[in-house]
This record gives sequence, structure tokens and C-alpha cells, in this order.
Amino acid sequence: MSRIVFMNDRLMPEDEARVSVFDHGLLYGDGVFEGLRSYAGRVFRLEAHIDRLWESARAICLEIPLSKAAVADAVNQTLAANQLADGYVRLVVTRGAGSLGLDPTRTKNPQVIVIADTISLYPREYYEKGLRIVTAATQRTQSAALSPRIKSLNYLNNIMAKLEGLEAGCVEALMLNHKGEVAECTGDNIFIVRGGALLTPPRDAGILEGITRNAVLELAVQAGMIAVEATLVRHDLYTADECFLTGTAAEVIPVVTIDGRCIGSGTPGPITMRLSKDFHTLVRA
Ligand code: PXG
Repeated sequence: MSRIVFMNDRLMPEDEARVSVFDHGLLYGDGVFEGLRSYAGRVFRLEAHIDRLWESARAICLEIPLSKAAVADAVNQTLAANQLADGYVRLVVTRGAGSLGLDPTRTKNPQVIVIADTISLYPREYYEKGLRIVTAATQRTQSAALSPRIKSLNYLNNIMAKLEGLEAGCVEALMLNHKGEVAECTGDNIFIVRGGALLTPPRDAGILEGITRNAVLELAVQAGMIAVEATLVRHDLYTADECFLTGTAAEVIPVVTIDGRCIGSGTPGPITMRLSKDFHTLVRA
């Protein structure tokens, strides 16, 4: 089935949506993106995703040629045009076409692209039985090299770690920062439960501040749990009662082994299941 894509100022069939081979998004990964999700016809935390897109763009001196309201409208229009009530949206802004050479000031026409499709979640089995993950040797980029808070079109750092995970038979991999502290997974944030409290690495561990992460922190507080940002090392993970990951695509997914070690009982824990249930209620509220 041919999809309808929004590009710059209008909706068009996917075959017509084309970018130049001189676009620096393609040549250098120079651009930013967001992944969003709609539930029963409503985009979850649309404003937060748009704000994060603008922050990523600001950080790389990329001026988005549309207003925030116009981009939000484009997201809704694209979902509607593809008749997707429960869908996944990829919002991409490229630097635009320029000459061969890094200089971003010599490019023109940043491209604003909105793609909507159905979402392929991890297989159901992983939600019921939990994921196995491994620690990648590839470290998360240091902020001084490239801030992990920029959701840029250059995901090679995460892709290198993802390859290590896949090589080990795992669909996700844990990434540490340059200090050896737990940062996040390749496309998901990480949480542990210890003594009933919820712990997740702070923003300055070098992570993308996930929108699902923030929603789960709010849900935990609403449920009367202690939820804190704390520096974690692998020892904390190995000795945790429970572990789970959060992300727009994954939602809340239990982790039952890390580097071959069972976490807690080796089955999805009660707090993970409670937060997963609360998250499902929230997104449909
Ligand atoms: N960390 C990283 C590095 C991410 O890319 C998250 C955490 C979770 O953030 P949200 O806001 O979604 O809760 C992400 C986002 C994929 C895919 O195909 C994953 C993301 C983005 C795009 C694609 O798995 N994850």
C-alpha cells in the first residue's frame, strides 16, 4: 500500500517524496528527528516531541522553516491521510542541499518530512517473558564530543552498539558512558527497581531524555513510589530486583538478563508490570 508523506508544505504520495543526493542529511547525517506514536487517534505528548525536535535543531544551528504549530499540524494531517489511529510517526528535518563539503552555512532549504506507518513492536513474547540484553563495548558519545541529547540523523554510535547486541543474540544492548556508568540502551532508556524504589540514570550520564522515561517517572510518583535519578554502574543492574526499558516504540519492556546474569527472579517484576499497565492507561487517557 502506498503511503502519504508530508514534505515541506504539503502531503504527497510516498513516490513523490524525494530528497536531493546533495542533502547534508544524507551526506553527513546533518539533521534531526523524532519518533512519535499515536493511540486511538491522538499523538502521545506531541508538544514534548516538538519541543525536543526544536532543541535538537537549535543545538546544531538548524532553523526549522515551519512553526511548531505547523509541524504539529503536519503530524496530525499525515496520520489522518494514512488512516492511522494507532501509528508511528517519524519526523525528520534535514540540513538541506548544499555543495560537497561540510559547511552547513552553504546549504539551502532544510527538508521537513513526516512519515507515518504502523508500528512494529518487539514480539509479544518479550513483553511477557522479558528481554535479554548485553553491555556493548561501544561507549555512548561524551557530551563534549556529541551530546546524546541531540536526536540527530547520525545514529552510528547507537548502531555500532546495536550490532554488538545482535551479534550476541540480543535485540537491545546497554551502553555505558566514558566513565563506565550506565547511560541507556541503543534506542531506549533504562530503569531498575531496588528495595521498592525506582532508579534511572540522570540526564548528565549522557542520555537522550526520553519522553517515555519522563512519563514513567511521573507515573511512579503518582503510584506513591520513590523514583529518583541516580548514577548507576553495572553492579547496580546486576544486583537489582527488577529492570526495564522505556521508549516510544518499546513502551515499557521488562529486562530479565543482562550479560547472562538473571536480574531478580529472572522474570518480569511486579513494579515493572504495574508501570507498564499504568503507561497503557495513560496513553489512552
Ligand atoms: N534513548 C535513545 C538513544 C533513543 O533513540 C530513547 C532513548 C527513548 O526516548 P523516547 O522519547 O522515545 O521515550 C530513544 C528513542 C528504533 C528507534 O527504531 C528508537 C528511538 C528512536 C527512533 C527509532 O528503535 N528511540
